[in-house]
Amino acid sequence: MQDFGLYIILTQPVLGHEKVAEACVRLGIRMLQLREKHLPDRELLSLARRVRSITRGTDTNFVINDRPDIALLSDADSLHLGQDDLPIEQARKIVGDMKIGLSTHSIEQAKQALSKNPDYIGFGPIYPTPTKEKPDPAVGTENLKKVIDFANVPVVAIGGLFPENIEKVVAAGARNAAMVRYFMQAETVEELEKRIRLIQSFLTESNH
Ligand code: 3NM
Repeated sequence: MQDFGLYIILTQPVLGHEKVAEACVRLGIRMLQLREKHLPDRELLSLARRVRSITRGTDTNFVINDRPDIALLSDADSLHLGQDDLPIEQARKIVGDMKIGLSTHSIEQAKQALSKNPDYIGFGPIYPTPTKEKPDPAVGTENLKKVIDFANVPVVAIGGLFPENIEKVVAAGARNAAMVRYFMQAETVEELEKRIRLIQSFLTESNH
């Protein structure tokens, strides 16, 4: 898999999932993940299918967090697994050759995850974040640089990222970054698009 730049995670968006998904398609976001841990299964599946229908046939890959069953049933492009989710080998029995990304929170976890041949890995939290319920300790940009140097697949920097610190993350070598709060708290479509374009500009500069 090639580097994809900005990775947007849908978690309780102020604007609603559909409006954010539509903006992602318009602005050519390559990775859009649905991460709603507290929805009843039926609601999650129905939401996943709505986001799928917005992203189908576009450049925006639709990723389901944690749930191989929902990924399969919603015809997602990719599945993302955390450290407490099903192991990748077991999830593969459900989703077949769907692309799979793995979350990692230390150098050791990153090495371990890479030995399982995921399509990409997440690495974080780079900075402290209240968005995750039980966040791991912040890993910082020094460790991020180390992981990017040995990884043979895209590494997605995540956790506590904002315009104020994205340059440091890019300077550490990051070509892909995921953010929750910065996008989910946008209150108008115009503001959301402005925020997306701003972060895209940092990440595309780094790809030259
Ligand atoms: N995963 P925000 S940190 C979903 O460390 C998630 O793997 C993390 O949210 C990890 O951009 C995180 O609001 C939350 O800080 C990121």
